[in-house]
Amino acid sequence: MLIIGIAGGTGCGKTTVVNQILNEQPEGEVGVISQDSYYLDTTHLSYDERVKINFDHPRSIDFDLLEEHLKELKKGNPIHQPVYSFVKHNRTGDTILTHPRKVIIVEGILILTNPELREMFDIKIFVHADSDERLIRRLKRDIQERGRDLDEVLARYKTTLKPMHNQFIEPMKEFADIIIPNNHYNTVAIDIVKTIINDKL
Ligand code: UZR
Ligand code: MG
Repeated sequence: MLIIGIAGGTGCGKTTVVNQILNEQPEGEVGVISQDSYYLDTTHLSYDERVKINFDHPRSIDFDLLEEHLKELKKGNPIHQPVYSFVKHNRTGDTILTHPRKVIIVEGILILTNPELREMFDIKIFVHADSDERLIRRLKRDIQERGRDLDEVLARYKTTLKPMHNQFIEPMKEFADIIIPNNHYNTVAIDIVKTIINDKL
């Protein structure tokens, strides 16, 4: 099994890159696991307490479970991937039965911050977009898809997203094998990653 880690700041276009890589791949050969599914279980907290969690800090992620799941998949065993709700800021209690694939892509802002996880990735990719591009995308997404308003998103960007990005995410470029410049959609970089995957399939 080939494991590819794809990191990069919020709004850098990770999801788009992943979808472009998956495009035209043979059915069932490549799977995707999102870091979002592995936010820590917060059932013991009230909603008001959950909203205050710093979701851009590595300690908000259940890296132990993610690592365990990747190990199981590597052994050829299926896993029960937790389902996360951005509305409740918690796991829903449902899981998705996920089977091993020839290629597994793990994507998320913080996935390169954990040393054990880094060890498990055969290829580490960092998607770069300038911070103003990322802020624009984040604003659009949070307002259109997550029911937030302008002031709320900007306040969170300034107090949390930006400092956490500078402290934990940007320095992870050092560990990347490939850095994809993604201010504009980058077809050449996608083709290179696809070639590596096709080689494995
Ligand atoms: P991407 N996030 C939420 O908004 N709510 C949650 O319950 C959990 C996470 C956000 C998180 C982070 N920060 O910036 C973003 N906040 O999801 C990462 N606030 O997702 O890589 O798609 O931008
Ligand atoms: Mg995303």
